[in-house]
Amino acid sequence: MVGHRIVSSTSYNTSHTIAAEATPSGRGGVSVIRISGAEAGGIVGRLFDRELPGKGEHRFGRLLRRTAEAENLIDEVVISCFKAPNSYTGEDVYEISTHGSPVVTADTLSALYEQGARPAAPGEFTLRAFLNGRIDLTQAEAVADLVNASSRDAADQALKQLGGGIGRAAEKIGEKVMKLLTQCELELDFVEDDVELISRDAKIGLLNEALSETRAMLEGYHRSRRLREGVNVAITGPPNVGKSSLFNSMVGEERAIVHREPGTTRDTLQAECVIKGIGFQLFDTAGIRATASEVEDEGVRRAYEIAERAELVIAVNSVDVEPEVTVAEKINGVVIKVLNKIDMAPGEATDGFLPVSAKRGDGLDDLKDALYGAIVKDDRITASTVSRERHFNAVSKAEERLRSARRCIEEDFPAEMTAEELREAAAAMDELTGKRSLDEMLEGIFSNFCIGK
Ligand SMILES: Nc1nc2c(ncn2[C@@H]2O[C@H](COP(=O)(O)OP(=O)(O)OP(=O)(O)O)[C@@H](O)[C@H]2O)c(=O)[nH]1
Ligand SMILES: [Mg+2]
Repeated sequence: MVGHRIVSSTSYNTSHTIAAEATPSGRGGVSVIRISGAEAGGIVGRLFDRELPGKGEHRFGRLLRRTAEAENLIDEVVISCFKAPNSYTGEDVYEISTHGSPVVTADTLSALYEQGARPAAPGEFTLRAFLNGRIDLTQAEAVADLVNASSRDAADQALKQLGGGIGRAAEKIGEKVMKLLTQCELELDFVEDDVELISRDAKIGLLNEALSETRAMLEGYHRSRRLREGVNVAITGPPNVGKSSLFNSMVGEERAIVHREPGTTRDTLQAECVIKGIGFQLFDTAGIRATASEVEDEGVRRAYEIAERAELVIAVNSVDVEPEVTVAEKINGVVIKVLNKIDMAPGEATDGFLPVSAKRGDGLDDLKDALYGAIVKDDRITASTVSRERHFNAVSKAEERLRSARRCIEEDFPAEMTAEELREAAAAMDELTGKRSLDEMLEGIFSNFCIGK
């Protein structure tokens, strides 16, 4: 992939050699410490008691901390070598595999720092991969998504994006836009001769193709984003309607205390329920009522707070409880109304409510379908499907400009106007892949990484 025209970010100095633990900190079989930069070989070489491995090789040996007085063994290690430009970052990279001991990794890192490396900032290895043109911005984001994925579907989605599908789709659109732009320039230069190298219909045809490609990128966005982000769902309602019972049956575990006494739940409980690959974070809350108990009152206050912040609210009622307050009416956002304990009154009219029995499991699949349906409007995910709001905005902007360009051509507006729309469309696609990134945008993305990535 080609290098990016990009201003390097101020707080990430790429002339330094950086080091960090790439594996999670703590005890384990092995820990891997990654070091990247022009000085990597020199720094590691001064600590290793053998010759460094060559490109693509690894070598076993002793890592030593040398001072004027003594030579102390840090650990017996394996060092792997990845030479620029064919490494993760595009720079010289060495990976030191030590025993998975926090003491050893701390000593290894401080020895590396003594020799001239500096601690890597979060995401800095991936940032360098991006700056050196190894990956585009959407692939860098996919690295973070893969690391953070909490379901197989979410990991698959990140892997698709890591494969560069979004970048390739953007490039295809970009080529069409450039072809049209060149045409506009020619027309501007030869305006008197009235040249037309590409017919009007052919131009519209190209724009239609580009537009169906942007459409394809946007389709599936809702599901894709949800796979990454998950959805918060509050379970609310009056006391004793079976909120905790419902929470337990959705989660498939006896997490919350269930009791016939009203006012059982006070603290908020949270657990995940995966529906078609998407992680729904369910919150069980205190039953809402006016109460003399200060503790229960605090629970009620929190229940409202959770319901207000959640994207979805399951408002539970039951056939045997006459509610004091109708919770659903007090909440903005998407509310799914459920009537529980339907086993106690089979055939009860349930207008507007989804009938369920938390106890017997009736209606739970319908409730899951309703949750999924309320959030996901499109199922189709392909390698070019965008997964973040940032992507969605950029591609939508490009789409809008392409439509305007098509209108300009259809209505025979001057070529300058078409060209302007096309340039804006190209800029939006460049923003997507990071060809023209801004410092803040970079930092926004990379500072959310964990160190060592
Ligand atoms: N028959 C029947 N009983 C149920 C059902 N769901 C819950 N119950 C009973 O209703 C009572 C209250 O259940 P909980 O799940 O504790 O209700 P809650 O809404 O969490 O109550 P609070 O935490 O006090 O607000 C318990 O005795 C449950 O066994 C159901 O589907 N059918
Ligand atoms: Mg409860």
